[in-house]
Amino acid sequence: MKTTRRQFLGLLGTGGIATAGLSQTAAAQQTPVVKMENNYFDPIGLYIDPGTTVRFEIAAGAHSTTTYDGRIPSGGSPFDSGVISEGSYEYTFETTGTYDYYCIPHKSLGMVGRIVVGQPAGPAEETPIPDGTVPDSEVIVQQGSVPYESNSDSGGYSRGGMMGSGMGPGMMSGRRSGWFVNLPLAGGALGVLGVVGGALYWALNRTGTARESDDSAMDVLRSRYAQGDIDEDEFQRRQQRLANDREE
Ligand SMILES: [Cu+2]
Repeated sequence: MKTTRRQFLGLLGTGGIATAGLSQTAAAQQTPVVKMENNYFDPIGLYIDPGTTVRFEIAAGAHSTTTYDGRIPSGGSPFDSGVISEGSYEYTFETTGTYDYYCIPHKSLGMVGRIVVGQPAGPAEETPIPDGTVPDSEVIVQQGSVPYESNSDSGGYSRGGMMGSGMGPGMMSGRRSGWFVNLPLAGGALGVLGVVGGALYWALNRTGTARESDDSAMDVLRSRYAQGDIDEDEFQRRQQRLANDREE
């Protein structure tokens, strides 16, 4: 988001300092929206400047947005919208650091989210989130807004985030694997299932077609005999030939 804003200011700044000043005011007044869907927050990760108000908006179902005890920066105030089924809840993030929050009814389904204010800091950075998964804070800072969908996408931001983050290899490695390593594992399991399934299908299909072709030849012969196309001798002869073909 830093980059985005700089680019944004750069574009508008051609008009002079007065324009840049106006656009800064406009940017500060922006209200990012986190949608509360069934049953996830979207975006799941959001980076904002201190003083930004975020609107948590009901998109479907009934949810809450509730900070974890001990997963907000020291000096930051916890918040809890309570469970709402329409409208929205707004909260202004004044204190720099990392805020982890959850939905009271759907915490067990992994309905959690993370907001990084200014820069990653605080107890949320020390331990993995107890429910579900959230993107690494460095990825959130880089992306500005991390859509929920990218969670299940094996390409895209996750790799870019890992490569480009410039963090030390040991830093937060536990959380990283928690968030990213699920994908190759799931892919591997699916791959094994695919191979087994494919072999089964091939085996079934193989015997299936062989039997089917024999049966259909015999069916045709029987129906021709029944219709009087061929006489008794011819029928016996051809039936014998089919039987011989099958034995070979
Ligand atoms: Cu919920």
